[in-house]
Amino acid sequence: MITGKILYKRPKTLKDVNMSYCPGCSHSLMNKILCEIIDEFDIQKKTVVIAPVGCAVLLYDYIDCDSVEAAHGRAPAIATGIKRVNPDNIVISYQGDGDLLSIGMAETIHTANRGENITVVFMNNAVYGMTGGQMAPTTLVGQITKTTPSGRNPENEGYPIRACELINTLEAPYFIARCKVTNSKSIMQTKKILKKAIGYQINKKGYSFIEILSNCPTNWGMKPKDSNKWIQEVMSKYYPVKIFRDKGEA
Ligand SMILES: Cc1ncc(C[n+]2csc(CCOP(=O)(O)OP(=O)(O)O)c2C)c(N)n1
Ligand code: SF4
Repeated sequence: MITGKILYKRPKTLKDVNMSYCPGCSHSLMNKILCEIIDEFDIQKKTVVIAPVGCAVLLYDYIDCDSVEAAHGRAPAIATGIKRVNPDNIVISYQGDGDLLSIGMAETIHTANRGENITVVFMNNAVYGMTGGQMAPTTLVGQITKTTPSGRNPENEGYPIRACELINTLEAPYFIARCKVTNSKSIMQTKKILKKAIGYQINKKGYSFIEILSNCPTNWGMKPKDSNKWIQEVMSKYYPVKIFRDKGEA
């Protein structure tokens, strides 16, 4: 297992630019964590990040490595092509819940089912952030969004989809975990898990799916601190934070 050394400084892979994320948004934190891991493994030159359509659409402007912008939901398909053409690239697909579980559901499931040797980072913030807070596949029952003003009603909109649990029904995936980044302890834990996933890819072990319970203070109409509390007290009840599968430890 490659562990990589831990660096306690601004990651060199994180570009020194202003980000377009709202203050307190989990995206900026996860972009930084991803860059730290890339630096710690010293894989900047061979990493390819696939940016989604959503608030992380400009990911390629923030992370200083090769990157591709995917059409909405197609990131795992693009990641598959890049990885198969050049298996020595470290390929990371970074996606929100609208991108990954709505328009991109087919790509998500089939890529996982094929067990492609890529890492998927799934930012679940329970809404479509970029377009103004519409309902996402992961919006909780009763949660008010722009398109569910009276709260999500399962009779009309169905139930929120649990991505890790769904992917855990497939044979091929190597590592499946759900994390959160609501306090320093969980941030460190999330980094450890994502680093393990990328380490598995380096060691050619196969497909990893890492979900991060994320906030969207802007569209949730909450202060960042309150949004993290909501993740702790409400969101993580429906989406339990845990490792679902780790073939490396089995
Ligand atoms: C084919 C297509 N359909 C719809 C859109 C509009 N659109 C842009 S971002 C987005 C949803 C993004 O939500 P999510 O994936 O949850 O990411 P977030 O912004 O919350 O990080 C949608 C529907 C688009 N750009 N392309
Ligand atoms: S709209 Fe939400 S998800 Fe998008 S950057 Fe702002 S807080 Fe983050």
